[in-house]
Amino acid sequence: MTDTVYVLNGPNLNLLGLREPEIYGSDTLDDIAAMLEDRARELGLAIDMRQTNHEGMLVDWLHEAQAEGARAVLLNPAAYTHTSIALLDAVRAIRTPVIEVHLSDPATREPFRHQSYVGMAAARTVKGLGARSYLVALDAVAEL
Ligand code: CA2
Repeated sequence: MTDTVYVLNGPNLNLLGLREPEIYGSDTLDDIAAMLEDRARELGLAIDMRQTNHEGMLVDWLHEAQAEGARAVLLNPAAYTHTSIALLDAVRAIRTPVIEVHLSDPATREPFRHQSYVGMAAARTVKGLGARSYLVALDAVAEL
């Protein structure tokens, strides 16, 4: 096993910080990556941060995390959280622990966000803390 934690981000999160700051905060994904890298250094971990707008790419990266011996995956599947059985299956298919991360708390938003397929297989879920959700999830990797 390596010390690398994959941080995988789904559709539209490349626009973070540019729109809807009242829901998602004003940090960009690059800001979050910088915060995670600082915290990872303190924890003796390394971060591999990625974003894609494509569901299958997230599936491929989950498989890669296992093949490369990643320590864990922090996964914000964005809207695929609520639709993707392919991601649920991928999280179940790998032994690498996956922590589901959300900036907002989907359970307090529209009803269509209340279901999380990824959450059915994730080791833990951290949500509703804005950018800090990612930091709390990274700290949780040490407890897995
Ligand atoms: O709260 C989260 O982290 C979400 O995963 C964000 C997703 C949403 O579909 C989930 O229900 C909860 C949406 C990400 C879209 O990101 C945007 C970034 C900038 C402007 C608009 C959306």
